[in-house]
Amino acid sequence: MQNKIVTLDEFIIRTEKENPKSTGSFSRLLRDIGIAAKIVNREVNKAGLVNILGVEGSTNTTGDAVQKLDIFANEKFIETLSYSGEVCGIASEENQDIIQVNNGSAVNGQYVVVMDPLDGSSNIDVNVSVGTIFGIYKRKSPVDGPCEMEDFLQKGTEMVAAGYVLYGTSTLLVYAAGQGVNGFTLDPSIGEFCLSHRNIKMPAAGNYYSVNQGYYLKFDLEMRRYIDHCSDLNYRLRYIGSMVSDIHRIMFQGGIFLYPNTRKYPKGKLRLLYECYPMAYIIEQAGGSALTCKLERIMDVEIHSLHQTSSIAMGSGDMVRDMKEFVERYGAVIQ
Ligand code: P6P
Repeated sequence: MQNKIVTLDEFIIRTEKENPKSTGSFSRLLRDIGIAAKIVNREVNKAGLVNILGVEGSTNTTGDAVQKLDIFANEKFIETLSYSGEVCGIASEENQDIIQVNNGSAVNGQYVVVMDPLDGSSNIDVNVSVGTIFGIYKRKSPVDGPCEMEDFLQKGTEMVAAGYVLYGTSTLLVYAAGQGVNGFTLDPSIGEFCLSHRNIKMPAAGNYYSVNQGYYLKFDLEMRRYIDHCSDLNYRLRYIGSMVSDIHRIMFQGGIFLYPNTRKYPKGKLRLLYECYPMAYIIEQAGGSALTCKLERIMDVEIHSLHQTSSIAMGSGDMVRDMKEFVERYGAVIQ
């Protein structure tokens, strides 16, 4: 007998029922993220057809050229989350400041969402997978007022859920909310995300490493030595330049993803709040680990600004530990 299809909505409702204290608010928020993902997916799949390719002309907070699909994805997630009634504010890679969400009722949403609406967007024009990254926090500011910066400048350990959407050969939504990681594949014939990867556990080791080898000479000595070590072990280099895709592979095949600090990005390139924290949350929930290249646990890194960056080394636990031993042996680790 064919296994019963479990849709994302059903899964979320079942999970909610298992939590007696649940009010349903978090469930509604997760389902709204699924809706936004389906809307964005529809446009990502058409990108080459409806002339929404091409650089919008503006640049985002880190100087990346902004693609029209970036703007579309950002607008759709903001629009959907704003209508959800569960969110009081949003922080996005595409917006310099926090976005206030006031649904008109006296008591505003109790959550804030941080997101990179379309990560890896430079790959859009060449039909390479791109992704959405999101994280969810409970607000800290009074519920009857507007959201505040303090609602967003919370460490990764305060995150209540995180996930990503991978718009690739198929479209997957992967998320964790404290009880493990589950993946849902979009079935276009019914327009539903269906449970396809239950309780994902990352291999403890693998033979892939993922780093932009082009920056090798710009990495600190200890990173270069570790990358040489990966090469000595005949690990295979896989680097797509789309963080969600590179991490997704590691979730299933094992490996380590590195974006070390360089001269151009002395504090690292990837954004702590809406790229590193959410992906580290998922990696840890799947049994892996995530450190900065100075060996601090990503989830514990203090955050002081929305678009703060960090170096990162994340993936299979045994491989991150191996990298740690290299840095301790060769690097001047800042205590
Ligand atoms: P580089 C995409 O622009 C991104 O933010 C991540 O998705 C990706 O891992 C990284 O930057 C790629 O950066 O410098 O290797 O092109």
